[in-house]
Amino acid sequence: MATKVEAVNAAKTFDGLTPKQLLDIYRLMFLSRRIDDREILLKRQQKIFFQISGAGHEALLVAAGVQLKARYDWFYPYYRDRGLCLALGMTPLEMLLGGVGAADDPNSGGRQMPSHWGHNKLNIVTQSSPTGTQFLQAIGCAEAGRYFNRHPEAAKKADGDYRQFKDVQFRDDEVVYVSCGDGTTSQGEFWESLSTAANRKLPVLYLVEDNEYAISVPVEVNTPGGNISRLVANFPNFHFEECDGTDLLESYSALKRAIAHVRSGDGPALVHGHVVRPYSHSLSDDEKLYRPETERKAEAERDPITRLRRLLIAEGIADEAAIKAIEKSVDEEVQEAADKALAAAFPQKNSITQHLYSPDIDPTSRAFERQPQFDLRKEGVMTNVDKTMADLINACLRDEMKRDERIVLFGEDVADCSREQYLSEKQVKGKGGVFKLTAGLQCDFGSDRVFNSPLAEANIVGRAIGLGTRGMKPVVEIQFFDYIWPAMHQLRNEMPIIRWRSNGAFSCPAVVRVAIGGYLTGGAIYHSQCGESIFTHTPGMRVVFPSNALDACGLLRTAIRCDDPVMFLEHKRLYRETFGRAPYPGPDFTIPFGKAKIVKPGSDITVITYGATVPRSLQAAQKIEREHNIHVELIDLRTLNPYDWETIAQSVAKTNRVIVAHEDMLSWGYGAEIAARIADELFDHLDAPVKRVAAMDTFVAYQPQLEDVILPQADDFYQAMLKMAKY
Ligand SMILES: Cc1ncc(C[n+]2csc(CCOP(=O)(O)OP(=O)(O)O)c2C)c(N)n1
Ligand SMILES: [Mg+2]
Repeated sequence: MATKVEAVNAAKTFDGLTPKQLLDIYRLMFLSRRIDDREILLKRQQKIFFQISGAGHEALLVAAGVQLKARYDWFYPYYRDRGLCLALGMTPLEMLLGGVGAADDPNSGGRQMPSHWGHNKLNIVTQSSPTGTQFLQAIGCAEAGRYFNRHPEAAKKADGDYRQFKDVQFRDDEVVYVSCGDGTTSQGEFWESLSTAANRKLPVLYLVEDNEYAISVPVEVNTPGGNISRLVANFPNFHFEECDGTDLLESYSALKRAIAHVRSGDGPALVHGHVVRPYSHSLSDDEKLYRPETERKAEAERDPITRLRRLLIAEGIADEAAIKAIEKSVDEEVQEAADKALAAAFPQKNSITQHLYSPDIDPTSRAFERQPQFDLRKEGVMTNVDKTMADLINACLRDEMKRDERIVLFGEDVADCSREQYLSEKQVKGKGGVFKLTAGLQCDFGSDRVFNSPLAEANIVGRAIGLGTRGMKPVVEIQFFDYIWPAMHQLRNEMPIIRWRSNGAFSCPAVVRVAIGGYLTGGAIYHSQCGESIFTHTPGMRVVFPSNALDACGLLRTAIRCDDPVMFLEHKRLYRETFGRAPYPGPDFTIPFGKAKIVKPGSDITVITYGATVPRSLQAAQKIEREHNIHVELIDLRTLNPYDWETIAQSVAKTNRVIVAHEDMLSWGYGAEIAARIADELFDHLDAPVKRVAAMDTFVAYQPQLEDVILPQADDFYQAMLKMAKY
């Protein structure tokens, strides 16, 4: 808006900003505040259901938003970032649609609370509620951009797998923005991400919005010494800025320098802005309970909107009337947006399960039914035909990496050798995983595609999510299931739910390979755990648990080609077992998810199991047949989510007796669900109660004699079968 006064000062600039730009910025800041105010009103009228404001953060956020490039850079904001999102082009209506939970809310289609930003067209990646999960995803996002820059051919679409549904765009100087509050810097993932950003000199811009409180907890409790800038100062390759985030010009300049550093490719930057929080933490919080009047008054003096308004007038850029005119037009815009939002349609109730899984690729479909092509000539007719599960997983990874340049592999010890010169000088052979599942892959495909992660499981999964969101296909490894827990936030609250919570706007297909299970003789508590039901209890996550080499190969290929996150559980004891070896089935062998395998047909008892209890149940079934002429039908589920209910139901209808067996602990284990559903839906077919056989409800002990008792053995299955037959 041109004013007389502005015309007078048009030539003057303020840290590079023209009077016109300053007025535009003022408008955005005021708009941000006014949307908060309107939401507060709507909440009080019970027309929206939650409110958290960006008040006090506007100068810093708009200063970032007007300097970053919309639809070009990538954004991992948090709930205070309304000003940033407005500056990037999100409209007040789009924000208020989130408040009412409307079907057309671009953030989540009414699935998430308001101010959980996400906008596909603006590269604002769906944000969640857990504080701190955004950092490592931002790292993965930055790595993806860099990878596509170095390997542009990898961005090409390809038919027949998830790639046909992923539009990939990347720029050589793109910036990945990630922000948080002062309290959130206490999360471990913040520090994990700084390490990787520094180590890999990634183009990540951190913005720490320090309002000195995390709900009621003051900054000195979260941050030793009360200042995060002091703590992070020694991370290499970073550019650091600390500024008064309520001062628009200071914020603008600090961000300008930081963005220039990141865009130049010299490494990450962290801007620490001191802001204020005039509206309590959220509408559910009353800060008067923990902040005295004096403190609140002093803070009010620093309100960024008042400060910029003062500057505009003092510099003669606008007079009171001009400011009023801007504010009036903002109020009208917000009013109009609110009216529209309140009239918007809600999501249909029958849409609830949409986007839990990919609508484009169904891994249970017949397209994944491919026969193995055993090439006996190549493998030699008699000698060494059969490969172990470890061999065929390695072979599948190699084939798929050859086929699809978007695949990258990382995890702890996954690389052959991080110090590449040892390999190139042929000083060492290379490791390739503690179980050697990835052996030779770094040598074959290079260190851009196969590399070691830090010893930090959240780092592995969080980065995989960021990479998957950008169209890469990370196939990452968790070394032992027992150590998956640091990644739990990412595995429970992020990876499986990104598609659903963004209403299909984002997805992160990725494969998490996990070495699982016991029967190791000395594996003890921390190298023997199962716990698959924790992940089958997480909607959105596919869970696969093969029992033999061929299945592992075919199911892993399906996992890689499909469009959903997959947890691929590999039993350590089965890696090199004689049981279930198979010849190499060729580079296109796939097995659909949700199709069980009848390992042994039978008519008397159904045994439903998977993983390492398949060979043990088979042994018991063969024995009982020999000794008692009892015919067990042994079903290997192969995939646990989805699972093959049809095969279960058909078998139970035939045998009328059923045992559900698994290696994990009995109580609340995977078998509980299967047993309950059989009791519920197949009761009329049953001649005996459903029986479960599983581990004792304790962790696995080191002493082998105890391990034998704790974990279910072939004889336990045999005894259960005998009892069941006699019932
Ligand atoms: C992992 C996790 N723990 C707790 C919460 C509840 N919670 C939401 S916001 C918040 C405080 C965040 O403070 P800060 O990072 O300083 O951001 P601010 O709200 O002050 O901008 C807490 C504890 C959460 N959302 N996620
Ligand atoms: Mg805070």
